Amino acid sequence: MSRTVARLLADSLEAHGVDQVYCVPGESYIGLTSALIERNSIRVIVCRHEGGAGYMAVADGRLRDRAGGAIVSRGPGLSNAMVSLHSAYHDATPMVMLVGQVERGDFGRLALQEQNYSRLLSDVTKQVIEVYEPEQASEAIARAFHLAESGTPGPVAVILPEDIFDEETEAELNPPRPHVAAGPRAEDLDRLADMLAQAERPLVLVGGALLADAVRDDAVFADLNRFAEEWVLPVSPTHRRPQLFDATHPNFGGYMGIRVPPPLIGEMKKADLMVALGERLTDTVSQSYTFPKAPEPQLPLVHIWPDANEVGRVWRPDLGMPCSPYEVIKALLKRGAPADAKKRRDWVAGLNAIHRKLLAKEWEPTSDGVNFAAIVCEVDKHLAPDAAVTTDAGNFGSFVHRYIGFRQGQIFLSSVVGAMGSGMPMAVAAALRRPGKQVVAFLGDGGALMMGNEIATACQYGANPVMIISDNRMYGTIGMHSYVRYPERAFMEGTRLTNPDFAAWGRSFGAEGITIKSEGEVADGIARAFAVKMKPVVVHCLTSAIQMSAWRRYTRSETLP
Ligand SMILES: Cc1ncc(C[n+]2csc(CCOP(=O)(O)OP(=O)(O)O)c2C)c(N)n1
Repeated sequence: MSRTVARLLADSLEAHGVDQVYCVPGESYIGLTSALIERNSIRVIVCRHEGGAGYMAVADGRLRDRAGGAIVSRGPGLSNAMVSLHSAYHDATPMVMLVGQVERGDFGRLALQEQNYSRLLSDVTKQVIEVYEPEQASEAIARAFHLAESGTPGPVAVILPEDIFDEETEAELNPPRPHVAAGPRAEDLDRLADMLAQAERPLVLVGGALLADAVRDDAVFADLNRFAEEWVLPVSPTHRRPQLFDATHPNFGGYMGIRVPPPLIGEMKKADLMVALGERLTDTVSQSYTFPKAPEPQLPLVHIWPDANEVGRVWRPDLGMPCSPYEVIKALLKRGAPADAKKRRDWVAGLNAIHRKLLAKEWEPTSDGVNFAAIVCEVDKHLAPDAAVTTDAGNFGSFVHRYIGFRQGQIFLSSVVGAMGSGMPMAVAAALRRPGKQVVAFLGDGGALMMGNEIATACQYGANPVMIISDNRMYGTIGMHSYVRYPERAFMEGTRLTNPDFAAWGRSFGAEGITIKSEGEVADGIARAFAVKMKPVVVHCLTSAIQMSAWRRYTRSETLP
């Protein structure tokens, strides 16, 4: 059957389960746009910035554990989208980005907006697939999805020259390749079961690969809980995956986020075994490569991650298992817990007691604006059991992790690697994917104006997130680093921001705008925000800069801008 390359590409995307793509239109792929628009099966979400479109695709990748799809134009469009590729690459999130390119006859001439994508994207993608032949267009899509979704998931770019779309081809559609997953080897399971039986003080870190398993299989959470209970294990969700374990579960062993508070990390360091169960292990999770220490961990380490290239890349584990973490849980549950697993009760209870203490909803008042703790605690009261929460990057996020006790039915989305700008677009994607369900985005005043304009996309497509903006009038995180690292010459002036009235800004797009200026206004302001229906809401919170994070304050306020 003969069809245009554009129609073959659209058919291929459809065959791979793509029902929504995020884009900023461009002349370089206009042929593809027209093929997508002529059918109703793929919703084209037109965004305001390619970074926003890319972050939405990243969120989609996480929500569905299928590669999220974005389409961007050559040169400037792709350059804008780079930040989202960077996040997807570091965060191990499946994503396929289609990129327009100049006509094939002009390759290498530095034609208008031409770039060499294989060079440009070599360190932010798993692969760049350049399509020169119409016959290979469908195969390129199949390969891109397979690579994006297998092993360590990540972004793949498919480069499509402008003149290819209208060419006719006889090529067949290349169907999706089956999802491949490896199970654990029997001898590795024996060894793991033995190590877990011996351990008196084990730590189990659960991370992104287990979350991906949970998207594919509803039974994951129940089995994880049973595993923790029967084997008497403390479970610690890792950085920006708090929803992997109920914060109120007695086996919650503490959140292994960025800079774990001293009482908790001090206790964790008494462990005699660490099992990274579907956690890739990163700079952040390992507390800057100190726990476990790289490259030689100070305690026995079992690393379970579905990619042999990753297991053993930075740390030398005692046991490496390149397989699905859920398969390991199921296999251990079948074997049954060791008879003396109860010996770990005090260890689990001790970690849990510290965790509960850290989660306490306590904070001190502040004189220069609302303590953001008060706002986050109030939001927590309104969060539905299936709410989606996103955060941008910045210190305001520490309040979210400290004060919100996440539950397993909730969704948490963010750039794990800490790229600003992600919070708003991810909220738009979550709202589009889960119409009628609660979506709350926490943003700083810095991040809000980086990618907050995607509120226009929210209004355009009927997505209704609640945006909570912490306006502390500064890039607070950087101010804190400056204050801590250079106490005598902190450059606070270099972090100061002049902001708009965010409530009025939100209203100008068609959203509801609410302002909270003092702690006394918090309960009413947040209640009003959650009562709004059929509209996005911007809650402008005038927050304290002295309270630099959920854990720290400036003591020398003269250094503040
Ligand atoms: C795209 C991007 N640019 C710069 C940074 C460095 N950075 C990390 S946090 C931060 C400040 C965030 O400020 P704001 O959103 O106001 O939140 P706050 O820290 O004040 O709570 C900056 C600039 C980053 N992580 N990502």
